[in-house]
Amino acid sequence: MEQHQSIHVFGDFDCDGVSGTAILVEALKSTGAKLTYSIPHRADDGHGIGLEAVQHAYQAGVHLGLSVDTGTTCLQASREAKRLGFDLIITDHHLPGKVLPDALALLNPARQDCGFADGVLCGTGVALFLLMATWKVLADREQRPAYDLKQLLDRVAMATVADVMLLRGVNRILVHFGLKQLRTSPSVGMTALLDVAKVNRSRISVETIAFYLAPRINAAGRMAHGEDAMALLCTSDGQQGQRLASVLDTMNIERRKVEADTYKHACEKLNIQDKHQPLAVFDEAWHAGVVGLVAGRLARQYERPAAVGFQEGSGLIRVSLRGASGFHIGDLLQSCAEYLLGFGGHAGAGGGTVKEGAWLDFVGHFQKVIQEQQNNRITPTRKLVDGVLSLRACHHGLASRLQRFEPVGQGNPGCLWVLQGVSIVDVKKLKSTVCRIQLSDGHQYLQAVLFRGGSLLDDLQQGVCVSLLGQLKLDDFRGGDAVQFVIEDVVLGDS
Ligand SMILES: [Mn+2]
Repeated sequence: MEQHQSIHVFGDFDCDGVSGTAILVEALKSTGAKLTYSIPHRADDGHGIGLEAVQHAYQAGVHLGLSVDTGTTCLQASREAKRLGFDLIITDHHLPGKVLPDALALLNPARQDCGFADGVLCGTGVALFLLMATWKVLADREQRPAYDLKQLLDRVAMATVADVMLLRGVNRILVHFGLKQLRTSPSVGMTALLDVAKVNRSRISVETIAFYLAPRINAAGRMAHGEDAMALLCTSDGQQGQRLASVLDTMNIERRKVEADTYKHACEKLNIQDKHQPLAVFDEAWHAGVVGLVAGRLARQYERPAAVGFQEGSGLIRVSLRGASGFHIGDLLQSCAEYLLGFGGHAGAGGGTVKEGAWLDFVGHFQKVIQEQQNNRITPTRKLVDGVLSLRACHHGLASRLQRFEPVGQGNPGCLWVLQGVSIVDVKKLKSTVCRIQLSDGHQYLQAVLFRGGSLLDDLQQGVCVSLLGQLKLDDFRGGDAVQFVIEDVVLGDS
């Protein structure tokens, strides 16, 4: 920055990757730095710092590159950068392989020799810490930029939740303040995104990000190009923000439809009734942007790993894998290496390209490894509920004490309570998937709410006696001392 060198940011197309690119570009630009960036295309380029992207940047006269959410395993690109005399600063959070890239710097809390106190950051979180360190160096030289990095926290929180990072330690702090910013003073792009998703500002939570914001950002990389999402996340123009947000919204509607159709088609192609059937399937017509989502749905539904692929024009099959508790996708791919041209992954997810003509061998081996993992699997003991509450105990004092555990989510689950044998006094449907329910035990009354109800809606009829599983929350929407029970599951009767 002191030498006024141009900087090229190498991003990624998922929510963490585009958010990280956006915060680097927005903050560094504010200091007058000359910046360009590139986001790879999911199907054409895939993840990682592309060799061509390095060459393009170099030919354009840029000699310094900064990656975000990617780069740790990009050995080829780092070699090329070195050869050209292009300085590469890698910021990432993915697990390193046996060999580290030869770069000017590799900033990654997953490095074994990394001294960072808390290894839970997502890629955007790592980028934020690089910016904070840069701001500190500049402050020490009495050149602290006027730009306040706190403005970036709405996007840092979104990326952290979208990447399903543990909400512990530093992440919990980042998400707490990021949610606060989303409620009170979101950036121009996030404001447009909240508006298009019709989010109630007073109710912004981890779920808002997971179900409303991140899917719309991810839709760009899935259905078209991540650049549309990137442009939204660092715009300062309200009208452009609205236009881009509605483009993403349309893409997300399309994504939902394509995903649902593909899931249905995948279930038809698999002999799903057969309990031992491998959950591995591909089709020429399937879309690169949804195969991972479909694999995730299959894995959740049948509680074992699933592989869903599409056939490229060249005849090669690209598969996305998703895991289930007790299985390890990274290890699974490693054991299937002889049938794959390239692959990568971690415990929960991964992907690779199957060698020509090797699909059946791959599936056979895939199934064998799953069997082995299943036999050796240590099923994690999961506490189902934290306790049983009477309606009298569901008061403001308890709900506000529970609120101190927020933000809750991955690695920091909210307290789950049981309300035993309560009657449903009243049911009001608010939207197609939301309903508000009045509960009573004959003495006390309590408001409950059911989001994304699905089949549970059928069980919740007026006059019925039920036992409910859910969380006790303050109802900021109604204000004052109001509390509500957020229903997660229903058992008919009082047992
Ligand atoms: Mn990431």
